Amino acid sequence: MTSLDDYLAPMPSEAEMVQLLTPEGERVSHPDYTFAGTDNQILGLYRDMHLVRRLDREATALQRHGELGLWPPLLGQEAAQIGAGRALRTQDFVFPTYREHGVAWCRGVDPLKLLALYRGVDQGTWDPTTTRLAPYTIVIGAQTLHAVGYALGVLHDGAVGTGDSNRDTAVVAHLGDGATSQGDVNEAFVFAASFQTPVVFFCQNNHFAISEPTERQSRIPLYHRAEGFGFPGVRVDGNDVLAVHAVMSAALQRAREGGGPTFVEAYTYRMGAHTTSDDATRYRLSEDVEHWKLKDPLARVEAYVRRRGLAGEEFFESLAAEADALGVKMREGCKALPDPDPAALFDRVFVEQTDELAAQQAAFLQRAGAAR
Ligand SMILES: Cc1ncc(C[n+]2csc(CCOP(=O)(O)OP(=O)(O)O)c2C)c(N)n1
Repeated sequence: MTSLDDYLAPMPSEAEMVQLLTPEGERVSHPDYTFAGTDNQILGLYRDMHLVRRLDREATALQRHGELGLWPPLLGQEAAQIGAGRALRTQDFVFPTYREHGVAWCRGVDPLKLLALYRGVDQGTWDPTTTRLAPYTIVIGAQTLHAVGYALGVLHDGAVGTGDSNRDTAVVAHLGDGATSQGDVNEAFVFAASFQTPVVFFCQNNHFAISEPTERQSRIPLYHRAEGFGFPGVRVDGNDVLAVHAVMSAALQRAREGGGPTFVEAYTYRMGAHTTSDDATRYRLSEDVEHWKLKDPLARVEAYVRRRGLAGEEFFESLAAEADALGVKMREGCKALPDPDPAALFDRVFVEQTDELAAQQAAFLQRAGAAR
């Protein structure tokens, strides 16, 4: 049992996190979690992180060239997203925020779909039924309620605790540290606990809600909050892809088996700005950024791979070529994205068009024609 004194103690050190790969690239063990994957899977996780970092860099550059209206960079959060995304099974369902580009990658969403959303020519219309990824949510925390509602449906469908590994389903709600201060999120926690829904709340604590530091919002470490709602919370090194994968695999399995919700706090750092409209130098110290550079999620896996001789130079060269090809696809594909038909807006409100909307659409077309 945690005492009041424990709660009011200063934020615990990073040593209390689950970590399986140190920033220097050394494997370490943990009493409760192990990365069960093979060397090939580690190379696969590295490849994902490398390509997603490139995807993010290209999108940021495209925004700077005026090709996108906005972009929320994920720089620094690659391990958290790839570790969580690759722990999923096909049937699991994910509710993202607006920064889950790495998770979208793992779910097979074409990166051009992400660009189309932030270019303003598409509303994020990847197919949620095949990708098992809901649309991006900009309203902070709203997706946690959607996730708990969906997870209740999974429970009612009897797709939990059957022992059939192709049927038992977990749901993930992604959220940021700032989102934990939202009323919606706290309601989602209450419902998740009351109904023991198969949901994992995956919080990427990247230290800021735009400019608001986490410590100003929470007197206790975020993962301690879960206990107050009646489910376990665990803090994992969010820059350690092996640890995130291990912790998420365990939490997802617990959900699929009917064990109820878990709150996972991936302790990481947003290396870029909140979005391309933000100037992070106005509210954070460059020393902090330098400190976190030493914990780079890709560099530690690369150090491990090279030291252990898991891959030769040709692996890194072919990955660099793959990243270049992705860059070309994104730059050329983005500029070729078609503008939407403005009248189509009226077709997307209901499955079946209402008379009133049809009349509005006709009037809109008439006015647009007259204006030409
Ligand atoms: C309900 C609501 N309030 C405010 C905003 C404006 N807003 C956009 S991002 C953001 C900060 C979110 O921080 P956090 O949850 O930590 O997520 P991060 O972007 O850092 O991953 C805010 C307040 C919003 N989009 N929705």
